Amino acid sequence: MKYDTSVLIVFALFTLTVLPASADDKRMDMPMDGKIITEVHQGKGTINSVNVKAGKLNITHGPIASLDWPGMTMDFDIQDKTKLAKLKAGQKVAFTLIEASKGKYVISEITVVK
Ligand SMILES: [Cu+2]
Repeated sequence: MKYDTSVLIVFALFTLTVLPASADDKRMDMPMDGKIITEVHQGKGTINSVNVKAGKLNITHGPIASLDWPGMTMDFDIQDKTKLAKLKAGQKVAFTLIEASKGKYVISEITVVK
């Protein structure tokens, strides 16, 4: 009888200490998964030039509030160079930027708008 009681106590301690700890680990995984979502920024502008070979576009774009950027004229790298084939100077475009590396933004999506 004495032996059975101590087994119950050990089991009770195990349940109270080990199981809640593993439940905490599971809760901590959830916000970490959320951080995998890539931050995107939307811009609008006019194409000045297209360099298919270099995979670059020169665009005069309006302010991009989510990046705290004013409007300016600048070169952009494009993630998928094949998207440059149907783009040309003078087109108005809407584009999506993603941060390819620290502080370096590239165009991930681009569409011609009216
Ligand atoms: Cu800019």
